[in-house]
Amino acid sequence: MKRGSSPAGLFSRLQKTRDALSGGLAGLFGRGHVVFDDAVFDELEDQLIMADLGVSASAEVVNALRQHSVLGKIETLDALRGVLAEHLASMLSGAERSIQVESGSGTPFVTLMVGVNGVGKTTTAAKLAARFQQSGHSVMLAACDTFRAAAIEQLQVWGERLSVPVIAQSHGADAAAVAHDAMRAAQARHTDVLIIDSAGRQHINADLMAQLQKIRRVISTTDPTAPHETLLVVDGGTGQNALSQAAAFGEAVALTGVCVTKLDGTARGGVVVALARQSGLPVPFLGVGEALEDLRPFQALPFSQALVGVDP
Ligand SMILES: Nc1nc2c(ncn2[C@@H]2O[C@H](COP(=O)(O)OP(=O)(O)OP(=O)(O)O)[C@@H](O)[C@H]2O)c(=O)[nH]1
Ligand SMILES: [Mg+2]
Repeated sequence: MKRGSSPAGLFSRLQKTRDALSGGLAGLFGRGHVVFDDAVFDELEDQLIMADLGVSASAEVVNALRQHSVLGKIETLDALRGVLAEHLASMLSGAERSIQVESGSGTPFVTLMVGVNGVGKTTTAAKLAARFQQSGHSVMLAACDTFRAAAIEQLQVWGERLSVPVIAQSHGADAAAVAHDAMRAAQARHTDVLIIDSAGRQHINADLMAQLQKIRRVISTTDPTAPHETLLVVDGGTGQNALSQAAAFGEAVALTGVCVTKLDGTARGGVVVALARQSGLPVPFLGVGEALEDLRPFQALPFSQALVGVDP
C-alpha cells in the first residue's frame, strides 16, 4: 500500500484530535480502575462534546455505552476506546459513500465545489481530479471563482501539474458564464468528469448564494441531470461553525455531500461526527494534508478508531 494511504496513515493524521480526546479519556482512569457511575458517564460526555462531536452525538454514544458497562465490559481505557470506536462507527456508517462516475453515459459527470473562503475548495477540486484520473477518467476543471484575483491562476497551476484542461475567463467575469463554457467544452470533448471550482466569501452572504444558484441553473440548462454532485467543503478546524455552514449552503443549493478538510492540523476532528449526524449528509472524503494524495475516502470504522485511539 502506498505510503500515507493506509488506515495507519489516517491514524497519524488525526493525531491532534486523538491527543485531545485521549487526554480526557485517560483522565477518567487517572485513579486506576473506574466504576462507571453516572458521574463518570457525565464526564465522558463532556469530553466528547469538548472534542467537537456535538451534543446529541455525544449523548447518543454515551447512552449506548451505559448499556455496556452494566454488563461489566469496560474496565480499562483500551476497552473503553474499543467500545467507543465501535459505537461511533455504527453511528457513522450511513455517512460512508463513494463517488461513482458512470463512464460511457455520453455526458460529463459534473461536480460542483462550494464552501466559504479558504476552506480548501480549490485544493480538494485538484485532489478529486487526480483521483478521477487515477481511475482512468478524463477530467476537466472550471475556474468559476472569478471573484478572487489569484484564484484562476491557482486552478491553472493545478491543471498544468495534472495535465488537465482548465476552462477559465478573466478575473471579474460572470462565474455562471464560465460554468456554461465549461459544460459545453466538456460535452464537446467527451470529458468524463467536470469539476467546477467556485468562489468563497469571508462570511456566508446573499451574493455568494445567488451566484451559486445561478451556476447551478446554467449547469442544469445544459444537462438537466447535472450537477451530479454538489460537495460542500468545510475546514475541520472551524469546529461547530462547520454545522452552520452546512445548514446555510444546504438551504441555498442541494448538497450531495460534505468534505471535511485540514483534519491533519486540528484537535477538532470530532466535528466530522457532529456534521454527519446533524446534516445527514454523506461524507465522501476527508482532507488530511496539502498534497494531492491527502484526500481519503471516509470509512466509518478506521476513522472512529483513529479518533479514539484504537491502533488498527
Ligand atoms: N493542512 C491542510 N491544508 C489544506 C487542506 N486542504 C487545503 N489546505 C490548504 O488550505 C489553504 C486554502 O486552500 P484552498 O484550496 O485555496 O481553499 P479555497 O476554499 O479554494 O479558498 P478560496 O478560494 O479563497 O475560497 C491552502 O493553503 C491549502 O493548501 C488539508 O486537508 N490539510
Ligand atoms: Mg479557491
